Amino acid sequence: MNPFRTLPKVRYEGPDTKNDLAFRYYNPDELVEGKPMREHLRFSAAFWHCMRNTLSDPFGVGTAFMPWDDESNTLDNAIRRAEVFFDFLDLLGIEYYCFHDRDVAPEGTTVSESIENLETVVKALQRLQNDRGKKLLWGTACLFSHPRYAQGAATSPNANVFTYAASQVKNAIDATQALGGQGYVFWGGREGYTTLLNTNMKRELDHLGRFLHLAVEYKKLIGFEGQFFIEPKPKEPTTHQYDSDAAACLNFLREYGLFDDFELNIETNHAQLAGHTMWHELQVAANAGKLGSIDANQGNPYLGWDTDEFPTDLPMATQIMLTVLGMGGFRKGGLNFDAKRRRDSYEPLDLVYGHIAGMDTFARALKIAAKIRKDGTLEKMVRQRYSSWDVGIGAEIEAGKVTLKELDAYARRCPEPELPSARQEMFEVIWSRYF
Ligand code: XLS
Ligand code: NI
Ligand code: NI
Repeated sequence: MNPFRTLPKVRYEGPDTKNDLAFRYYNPDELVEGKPMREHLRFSAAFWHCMRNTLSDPFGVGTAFMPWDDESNTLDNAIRRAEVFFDFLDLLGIEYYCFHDRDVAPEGTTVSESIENLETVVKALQRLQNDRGKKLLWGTACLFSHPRYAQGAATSPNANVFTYAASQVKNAIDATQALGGQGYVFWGGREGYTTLLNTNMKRELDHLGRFLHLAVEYKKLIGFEGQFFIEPKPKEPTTHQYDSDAAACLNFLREYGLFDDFELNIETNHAQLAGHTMWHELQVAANAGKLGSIDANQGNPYLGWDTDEFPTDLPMATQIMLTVLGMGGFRKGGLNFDAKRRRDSYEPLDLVYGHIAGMDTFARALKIAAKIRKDGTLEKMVRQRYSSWDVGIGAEIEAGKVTLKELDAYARRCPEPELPSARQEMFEVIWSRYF
């Protein structure tokens, strides 16, 4: 009934092992830049993908084989699922996990019953966390599955729907606090619109701002110490999602006076849907001091939707770890595998392989990123490219010491600037040497 109990624990065996159920690169206690890998990477598994994703798609029913699940909406089933999930975390040595309220506890027939269900499951999760030494990376509320949220939650045209969403968020924050969660995520799945013909966009955005202010006030009231995150995504399920990319989120937070209370949780596949590289999105967030956490997955370049594949792209993972190391590491965030198996890989064992692939990719990426930093060649070349700003007129402009009139006078005297080559190809050759 529980396949994760019978398998031997997945351990580090080094790159030469013949065992497919072992780590070749992820060696949790190995020091990188003086810190154990586990503390750099802070791996987390997503309850929804591991335990609740049936792998259905628009053309067919679910295929996932979940022998522990009796498909009932009971608390017994919910608690059994949680137990199996913790065995799964143990098997892989994953320290953190993430959940939506509705992943872990069934929705009841009334608001109060749903809240009681969540409270009951939270007690079981508390026991499991203590017994197994696991931690909650972040919690969140599912404000997108139920038909009442079809036209948005915080941005619904219906004020009563807003109250249901507010109640869910209050109780999901309570659950996250009770479980010592490091953070709490707001992903606006249906906070957006399809056509302006029927939409008052300004009013909806004002409501979203109000909603987040209410959450911040509540966080302060109860003394919740976790970090609030916004997770950008441009589309799917809605056509135009308000939290579309890192820059749009930062602008929204600034416009609505929420900047100090949030960081961003950036997801690789969402960056791709926004037409950006993950590296771009991370850098935009880091520039603002707002890179909080990462949903580690990857998209499929041949499909146009959120395919949530396990991350195996080593150069991309290296870009991610370079940015994370560059900002001094995660504070409350981590690498959450918001990833699922393909519909045709439906056995529980496939979840294990998927996580091994992701963890080994990021462990390798971490070591390569550290090597790139230690070596310093690329960094030196970038610094050189901007060296005209370190002295003379460049330094004076950066220091705000010259006026436009003075620059006009300077340019008249200055001979035509000699612009050196950007050397992109040379950068790429050096980059490729690290792999
Ligand atoms: C969906 C999002 C979602 C959030 C949590 O695309 O990635 O899973 O991470 O609500
Ligand atoms: Ni996500
Ligand atoms: Ni996603």
